[in-house]
Amino acid sequence: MTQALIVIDVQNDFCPDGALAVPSGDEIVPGINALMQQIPCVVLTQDWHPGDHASFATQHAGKSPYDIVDMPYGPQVLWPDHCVWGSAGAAFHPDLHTDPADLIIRKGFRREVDSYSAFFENDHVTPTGLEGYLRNRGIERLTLVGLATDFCVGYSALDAARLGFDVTVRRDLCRAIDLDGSLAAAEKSMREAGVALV
Ligand code: VGL
Ligand code: ZN
Repeated sequence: MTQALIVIDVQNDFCPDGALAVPSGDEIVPGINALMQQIPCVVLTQDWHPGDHASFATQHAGKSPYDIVDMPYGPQVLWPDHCVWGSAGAAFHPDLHTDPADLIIRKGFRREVDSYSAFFENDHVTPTGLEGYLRNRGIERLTLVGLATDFCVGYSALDAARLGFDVTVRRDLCRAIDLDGSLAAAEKSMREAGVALV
């Protein structure tokens, strides 16, 4: 079975001192680099937002980061401004090996809709194109690593399992934001969807 490694959002803004820092987010970089040597297809994702993205609390009068608002596609957590396209915060962590990547997929680039998953935007219907790429290459088995376990990794894993891929999440190569129990909830959903958490 052909396998791919999907490296989710290992970007400066999700690492210590970043705008939306995930605790110890940078610790996973050496392990991810090593794993790239063992898997024949490597895909990197990049959270990539315009400066006025609707997921930013600064775009909503009277709201603060981590408040929840209703968007046309459902509830949306508001975040500090992060991963603004072209900024240093949106760049990959400087130690992450990017040369082994066959594909870099960007997501969240439409102002009005967020995209946690590497497969679908948060409306759950607009595809990013990643599914087609993987299927075209005959890839059936995915290993997911990166940031953050309870948001972009979790939603990517759930979508991948629903699409019929065989999905493993390497918990040792992920780190979580853990907002109000979101890590436990994400792990429960992943297990129920048949994702292997190892
Ligand atoms: C992410 C929140 C907002 C992530 C991206 O990569 O998990 N989380 N944008
Ligand atoms: Zn984002």
